[in-house]
Amino acid sequence: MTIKEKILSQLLSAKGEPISGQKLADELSISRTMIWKHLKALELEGYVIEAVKKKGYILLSIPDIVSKERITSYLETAQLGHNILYYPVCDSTQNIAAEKAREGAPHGTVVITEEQTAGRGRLERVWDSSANNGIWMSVIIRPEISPHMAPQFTLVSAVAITKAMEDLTGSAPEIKWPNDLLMNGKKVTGILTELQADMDRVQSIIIGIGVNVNQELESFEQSIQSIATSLKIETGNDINRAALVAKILYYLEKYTNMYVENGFEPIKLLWESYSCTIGKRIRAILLRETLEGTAIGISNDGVLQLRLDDGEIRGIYSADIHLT
Ligand code: BTX
Repeated sequence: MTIKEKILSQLLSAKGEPISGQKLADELSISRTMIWKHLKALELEGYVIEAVKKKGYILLSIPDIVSKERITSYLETAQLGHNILYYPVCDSTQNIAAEKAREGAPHGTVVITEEQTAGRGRLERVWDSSANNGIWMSVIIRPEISPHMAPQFTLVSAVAITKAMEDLTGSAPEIKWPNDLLMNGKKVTGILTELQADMDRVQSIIIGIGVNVNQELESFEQSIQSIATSLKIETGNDINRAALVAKILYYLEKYTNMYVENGFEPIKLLWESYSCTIGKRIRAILLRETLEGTAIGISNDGVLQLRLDDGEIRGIYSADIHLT
């Protein structure tokens, strides 16, 4: 943690009680003037800090931003999120993360922004990423696995985000294979997993996560208002985005380790318990054909098993799924 992050963490844990400048200076082994400078820097970022005579500093309010300092103050991970690259606005965190990964960014690096001007989904579709109300982030992970184990990370991430939402809001979304999280049948989250690999080794997996958090319905582009929703619309509450980011990273680390160490089986069980696809009749739109049948499960490599009406079972690697 930087000095500024340490000061913020102390102010947050004081929960509205004053902390003296001298105490901060002693604990961090810096001068009171330096403490004052860091407090001014925090104020510039939108924190409201009051100086109470003879008592010290009180944190009155925190800006709703997903800055490095804010996320770090909630972080409970061993590795994920220890290198956070924050951009007030960017084209796509996925593009920046791909570049940083090629330059050698370490395992667990997070690229996060308040607003994307060219957010994208699968097959270069547009991902609506308006300012200050969602989580638009890409996480670079470098597990020691072979490339055929990489696609399952979409499902690992889906379970991690679901768990984090359930912890923080009390409501769990349903997972629609492979990469959508739905609430009341509408999309609250999309996941885009991209791979940098050699023939036999993964260099990095870039997990792009888009969560609609505090949007009102009108905040969405007209064209997606009938299919999109946010946590605020569904729960009626404003959600602390930085705390949700930290919780997602916590579960992403936990389930990544679980998958790498114990294989896909435990993740598969969790995934199935939140799935709204399994056991349902679906239409699967593939690149070259459309299939209809019943989704009967996922295999140990994350492939959706579809039983067609003539009884044939087909493995679906990538498709858009519609519940019929
Ligand atoms: P997808 O291809 O499964 O879904 C894209 C489709 O979802 C769009 O065609 C549109 O119909 C709908 N859609 C667009 N924006 C939203 C939204 N905000 N909420 C609900 N539905 C929407 C899903 O792709 C993967 C999305 C990943 C987004 C993250 S954000 C951080 C990272 N950076 C980046 O550019 N992409 C990822």
